[in-house]
Amino acid sequence: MSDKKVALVTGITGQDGSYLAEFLLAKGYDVHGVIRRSSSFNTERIDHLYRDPHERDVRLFLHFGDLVDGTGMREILSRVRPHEVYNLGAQSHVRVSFDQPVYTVQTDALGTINLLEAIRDVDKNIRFYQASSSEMYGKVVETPQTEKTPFYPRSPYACAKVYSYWQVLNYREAYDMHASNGILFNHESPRRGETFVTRKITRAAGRIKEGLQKKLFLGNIEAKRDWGFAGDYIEAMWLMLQQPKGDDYVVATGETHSVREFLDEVFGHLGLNWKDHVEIDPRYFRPTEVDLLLGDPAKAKRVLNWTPKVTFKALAKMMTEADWTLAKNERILREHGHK
Ligand code: NAP
Ligand code: F7E
Repeated sequence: MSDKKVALVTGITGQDGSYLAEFLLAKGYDVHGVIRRSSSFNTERIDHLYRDPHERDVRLFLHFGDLVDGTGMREILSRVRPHEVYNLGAQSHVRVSFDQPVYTVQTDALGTINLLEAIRDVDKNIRFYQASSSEMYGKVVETPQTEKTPFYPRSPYACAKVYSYWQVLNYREAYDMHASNGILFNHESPRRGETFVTRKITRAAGRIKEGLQKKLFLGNIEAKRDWGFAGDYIEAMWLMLQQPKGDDYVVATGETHSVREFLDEVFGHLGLNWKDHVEIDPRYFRPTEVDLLLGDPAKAKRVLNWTPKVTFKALAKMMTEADWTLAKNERILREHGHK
């Protein structure tokens, strides 16, 4: 039998899924991803993985599926027979979860149990990673937040993630499964979805710099987050599944910054003053807000030997530069008569 490692990734078309797929392929894994059928292309973040510059055999395979369809997920699992499953698929937008609470719970809570049940049925030796979230700490009861800090979720999204967290722990204890929760604090990149605050800011700043827009409408800019780089965080996911046993880990930088500070970094880098462009729009406030998150990654450092490499300033610069380039290209296209 081949000793080649096989991984199945839900949410492979998302920010983290794309970095994780890259990382696992570079480690020699066969990578299988679950994608949703869409009327428009939704594989933009992973398309480059098919175009290996050295024309090596790229072992990336995509399967149509949806976490809410338990039968379909079980069928994919039986066919692929992975050694490791990374459950990154989710309706991941906190604000949207207030508009679509039931759908969010179906995907982010019931989707997880669908997958855990399928694993228990197909092969309970499959190692499982669950994308848990710092949002579970919500209205924080202590700072910094550790693996022992109690949860106080503040959104349908966070409630669904708390449900999944406990199911993972329960499957680990009840069925002796290798199942881990990565409690990841906010992590960003040039591939971040454009409606999350960091990317919304870098995208708008680049366009403002290039004269393509004038204003940026934001909600609560006093909120503080522990922001890291997605490319660093996916390595922690993999490290969790290489341990002798499943466990739960906080993955964070150990620094917190406000949205306001992020604005300073981004607009400052472009030689602009954000106060000339930003307007506060109550539409972007949430019914219940998470004011401050700050993670303590000591356990991940000690057990996984994991440390974040990209600083807050470097992250802001990386995202600003990438979005400035996008904006320059957009301006050039416009000047040549393209939309
Ligand atoms: P993302 O960019 O929003 O990607 C979410 C992925 O889930 C996409 O591939 C999406 O597919 C897929 N998906 C959505 N609903 C699905 C369903 N019903 N069935 C199957 N797949 C579905 O999120 P991300 O930032 O990469 O985050 C990855 C995971 O980590 C998520 O579970 C998120 O909740 C969690 N998390 C994120 C952070 C963070 O700061 N980024 C922190 C903690 C935890 P489409 O492309 O078709 O929409
Ligand atoms: O908001 C404030 C907003 O949407 C950050 C997800 O990946 O990380 C993410 O959730 C803060 C909040 O991320 C706007 O009120 C102000 O306080 O970028 P965000 P999030 O809600 O922290 C966690 C760890 C996850 O697990 C989630 O999946 O910024 N904010 N003005 C705004 N936020 C947005 N989106 N848009 C604004 O205009």
